[in-house]
Amino acid sequence: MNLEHLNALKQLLSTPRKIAIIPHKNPDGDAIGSTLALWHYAINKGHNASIVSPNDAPKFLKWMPGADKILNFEKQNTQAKSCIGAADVIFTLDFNHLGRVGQMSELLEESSATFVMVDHHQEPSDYAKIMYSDVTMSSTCEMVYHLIGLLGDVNQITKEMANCIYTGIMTDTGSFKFAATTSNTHRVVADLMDRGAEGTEIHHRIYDTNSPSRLHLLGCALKNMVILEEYHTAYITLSQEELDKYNYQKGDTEGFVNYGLTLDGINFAVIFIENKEEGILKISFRSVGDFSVNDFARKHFNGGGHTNAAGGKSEDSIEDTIKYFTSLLPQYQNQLQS
Ligand SMILES: [Mn+2]
Repeated sequence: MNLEHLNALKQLLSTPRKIAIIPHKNPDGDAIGSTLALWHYAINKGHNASIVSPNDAPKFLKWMPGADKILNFEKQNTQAKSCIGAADVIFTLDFNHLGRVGQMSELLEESSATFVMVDHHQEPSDYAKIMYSDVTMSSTCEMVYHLIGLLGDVNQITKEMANCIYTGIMTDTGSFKFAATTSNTHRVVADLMDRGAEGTEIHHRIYDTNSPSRLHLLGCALKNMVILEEYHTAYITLSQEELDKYNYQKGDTEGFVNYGLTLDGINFAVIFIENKEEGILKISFRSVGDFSVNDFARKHFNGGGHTNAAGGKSEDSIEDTIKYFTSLLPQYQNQLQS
């Protein structure tokens, strides 16, 4: 974070503020972890702070300290609206385009609050007056840790905050294995453990929460996996019918896409998930090495993200989307080999 922005933030927070903290739609561990950590920090510093999420958080994140206080824009609409309307400071965490909050974006665009962006995705838009944007960071949670440090308050990181931050770093790094995991990330995590973060317990609470139907859905996904050896690519499809058959619950397909990358020689993994209600396929892209799924998703599937993890969508049928997808691969054959 550059000094000018840091000083502006220090100045901004030097008196008690009405703060709204916003994660992206369909919040993940990093979005919820970072907003909760910042929320605890803001409350402890005497600010009037609330978290407003565009929609509900998945069940496996609800144990996090403070999660029960998060306002759900879809379910607590009036409260959420007045909270955003009254805010003089709005933090947006783990996203960098207002479109990522869905229906809530209009409210944010109308707001005259000072916006603060904390985010590690590529190509930030310019809605925020104060920006902490760093694509080399493992997670927004790691950035919140550094932000609190930059504000001179690292010693005010409580056990609750440490647990929240640890969770987001752990989930966004695939348990400390993705390329963005640096020695600094580990130093942050070590410090969080010194401050009370319960690594083993968090791991258990996040990852050991399968329902039988989710494991059966995973079985279906793995059975559907298609391996294109010459393109070092593996993709999975899940139709709405299959999701229904296995009693799909929100969040159930989280992480499925990564299984493709566990295959020897596979550098590019994709999952296409049908959503009949929205009339689209949601697509997740993962890669290892230099092949940028961010570029791929931006160029062909109306999405984006990071070099090795991105999302996108298609309004065509599964069959047509797969046809289109596989027709794109030959032009990337060289890049996919490394
Ligand atoms: Mn993140």
